Amino acid sequence: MSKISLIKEDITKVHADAIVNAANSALLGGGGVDGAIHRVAGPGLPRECRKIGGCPTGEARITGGYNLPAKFVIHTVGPVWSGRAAEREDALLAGCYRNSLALAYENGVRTIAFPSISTGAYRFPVERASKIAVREIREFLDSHPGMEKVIIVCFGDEVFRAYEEALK
Ligand code: AR6
Repeated sequence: MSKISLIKEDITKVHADAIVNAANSALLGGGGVDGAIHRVAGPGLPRECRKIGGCPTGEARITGGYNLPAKFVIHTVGPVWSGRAAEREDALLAGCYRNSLALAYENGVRTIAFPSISTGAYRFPVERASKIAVREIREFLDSHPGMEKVIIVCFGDEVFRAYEEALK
């Protein structure tokens, strides 16, 4: 059975050891999935994020999950798509998946849920992003047999279809 599953859901409802947040480099909350995670987690989350003091694009930071069903939140900062430096933007997005998975694994996470990083407010083309996400997740799973489950959480049919295609 595949360790990757694809679901249509609100990520704040997902029961996994960790959920990933598509944050911005200030780590102080925002709209989209970031706003939803902060709303459900409650005030402890921004307090912990403030202490971290930000995160560069492509990297990841870990906090508690507070009122979320997940024990941890992995905050990663996706690239803003411009298309003028596509290869660099691809590499930064790949880094988000790789670094989030590695940080989670080091902290004992064995089940983790990702949103479609950078494909909302940051405008990364979802078809392109889904291929990068699936490639990085598969590579990590191949090299870390201890990781049990990676859930890709899609908000909306277009995003779901893109990931379905990328998983074929
Ligand atoms: N559960 C799962 N996926 C969601 C949810 C949710 N509750 N809400 C939105 N999505 P975006 P980005 C999907 O814009 O492009 C924030 O303001 C959404 O439909 O959340 O990385 C941050 O603070 C889309 O498919 O993240 C940053 O400033 C995907 O999540 C900026 O937006 C990502 O959309 C980050 O932009």
